[in-house]
Formats: sequence, C-alpha cells, structure tokens
Amino acid sequence: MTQSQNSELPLIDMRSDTVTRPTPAMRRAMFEAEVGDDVFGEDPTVTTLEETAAERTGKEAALFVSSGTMANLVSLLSQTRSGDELLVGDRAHIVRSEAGGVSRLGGVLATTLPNQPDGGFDPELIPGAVRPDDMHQPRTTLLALENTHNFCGGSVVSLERTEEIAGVAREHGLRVHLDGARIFNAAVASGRSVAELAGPADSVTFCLSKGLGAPVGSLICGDESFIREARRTRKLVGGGMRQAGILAAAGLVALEEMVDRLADDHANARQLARGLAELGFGINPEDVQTNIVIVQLDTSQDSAPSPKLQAALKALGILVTTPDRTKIRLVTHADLSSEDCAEALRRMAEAEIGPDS
Ligand code: TLP
Repeated sequence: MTQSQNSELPLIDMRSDTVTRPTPAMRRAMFEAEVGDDVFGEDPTVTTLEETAAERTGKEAALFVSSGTMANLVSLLSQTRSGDELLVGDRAHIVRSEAGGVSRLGGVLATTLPNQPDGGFDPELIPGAVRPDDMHQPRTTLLALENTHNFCGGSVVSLERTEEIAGVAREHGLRVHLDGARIFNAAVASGRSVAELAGPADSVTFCLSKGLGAPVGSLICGDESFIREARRTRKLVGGGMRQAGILAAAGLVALEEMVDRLADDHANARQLARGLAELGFGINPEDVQTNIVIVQLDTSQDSAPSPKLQAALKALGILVTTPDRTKIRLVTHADLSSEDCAEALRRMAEAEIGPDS
C-alpha cells in the first residue's frame, strides 16, 4: 500500500471511488480478451458489454465510451442542436465538473434549476422554465437528471420523483437524460432495478470506473436510433476506440462481480458519518444513503475552512476532496474496508480533529 507523508501511516484514500485498482479477475479478463477493431464494429468483447449494458438498463442499445464526462457530452450533443437549451440542476456534475462541454462543444445553453437535497428539483419549476416558441429565444429541448446525485451527497433520486420530473418534462416536449454515473449505487440502496430507475429517461449513462472498480469506461444507453446518432457523435469528439475489448473485458467483470458489494461501501459510509458526528461534525448519518459523505463545515470562525481541514487530514494519511471551500467529501469504495474507515476515525480522534480544528 502507498505510504503517506508520515511513513508510519498507510494512506487511506477517500478522494473518490475512481481511485480503485482493477481486481485480479479484471486483469485476467483483460489479458485474455478477444478483440477486434471496434470502429468497424468488430470487437466481440465491446459488443457483449454493450448488449449487457442495454439489458441492465432496460434500453434497446448501448455504446461504450471512455469516461462519464464523454458519456454525458455525447448523450447531450446527440439530442440537441446548437442554440438549444438544456434544463439541469444547479449542483449537477454536468454543469459543475465537465468543463462546460455541452455549451462549448454543443452550443447549448444550460439553464439551472435549484437542486433539492435529494438531488431532484421541483417539477413545478419546469413549465415556467420551458421557453415559448418564439424566434428570439432558444429552444428548450432537453432536461438532465443525476442519480445518485454526487454533490447532493450521493443521494438517491427515488423512482417516483424521477417519474414525476420526467413526466412534466415530457408533457412539455422535452427529452430526458439521466447521468447515472452511480446508478448501480442508487439501485442497490433503493432496492429498485437499474432498469426501473432508468425507465423514465430517453438516455442514461453509467460508469464502470467508479464503485464498480473497472479501470476505464462508461456506457450510454437508449433506443436504437439515439445510439446510432451517439455513435456518430462519439466519432466526432474523437472517442472511437479500436481494440477496446481490452477495456470492455474489465467492464464485464465489473457488472458480474462488483454490483452487490456496493452495499458494503454504503455501510462503510454510514459508519464514517456516525464517527464524524461523534467527533462533533454537523452531519446526520441518516442522510448518508450511498457511498458519498459530504460534511458541511462550520463557517462562523473561518469562511473557507475546507482547504485547512483537507491539509490536516492529509498529514494524517487521510485523503479527501473539497467540493467547495466550506465542505469536505469522503467516498468509500472497493479498496477501503470497514477497518480502514475505523482507522481513519481513530487517527482523527487521536489528533483531536473536529469542527474547530
Ligand atoms: N465525478 C468525479 C469528479 O469529477 C468529481 C468524482 O470523483 O466523483 N457524472 C457524475 C455524477 C460524476 O460524479 C462524474 C465523476 C462524472 C459524471 C464524470 O465521470 P468521469 O470522471 O469518468 O469523466
């Protein structure tokens, strides 16, 4: 294991579930993968992965891409024209962490609706946000949801809420995209299938390289004609890959072997939240639904406390991220055990880390 600055302390990396290393079974599958040129549609392992993804999400077809960012970008560009408008939550990964790609590369105006704590937004805001047919205005054509919702603390957007929001969007002629980077976490936490949660969406993406532990890759799923268009858009942005079966092979192992264990990550995140609450941080462990813990720090003494706390934790060999200058984020994953979480809490208690440190 990598060592922290203090050589006594093994690193506990809670920056993201993206830090997981491929499992031995994934490495074996990658070594043995049958491959071909996927731009010619000749990679059997990619084809199997795409068919499996379509089946899991209950859609007609799927497309393998390199990342969650590319999956969202290709999905959004394939369902809009330059000058269209996208409605999206103000804390969505699409607007916060994807370099503004939909606007820069798609010429699409992204208008935000305030996210509510569950990661959804008020469906009553949608009718007022959809523009009338007026030559002065952009055309509102697409709405995007996210499940689980990363910057809302890994919250699960329930099926009922997804249906409600998507239903209103559809009544107003909008298509619906679902950023399901962590939709398998949402399914495990809610007891709904991925296909049920993705049902109300025209397009859904998910990542293999987060909680599912694969080294690279995401899937876009939807109906045949959308996926045909997405294949063209993927080429446009340089995302056509050749012997990509090497990567898809790990993805197939991820879907076979890594889904059920997400429940352990969720339990570990709860355990962390309980420990943080005991240390005096203002967090309700009941709010933690999946593998992401976001702690809102006290700003009464310091208006930007998170970089300092992040540095103090790093000195203890605990790596976290700061979604903004008032919050820290801890993420559990396959390479972190319940003992690792207990050890992190023990180090914090010993160093008297708390809301005032
Ligand atoms: N999220 C990353 C960072 O970018 C914040 C993380 O560590 O959580 N949608 C959602 C909801 C995501 O959380 C992410 C990655 C993506 C899309 C993009 O995926 P990648 O990193 O594969 O491009």
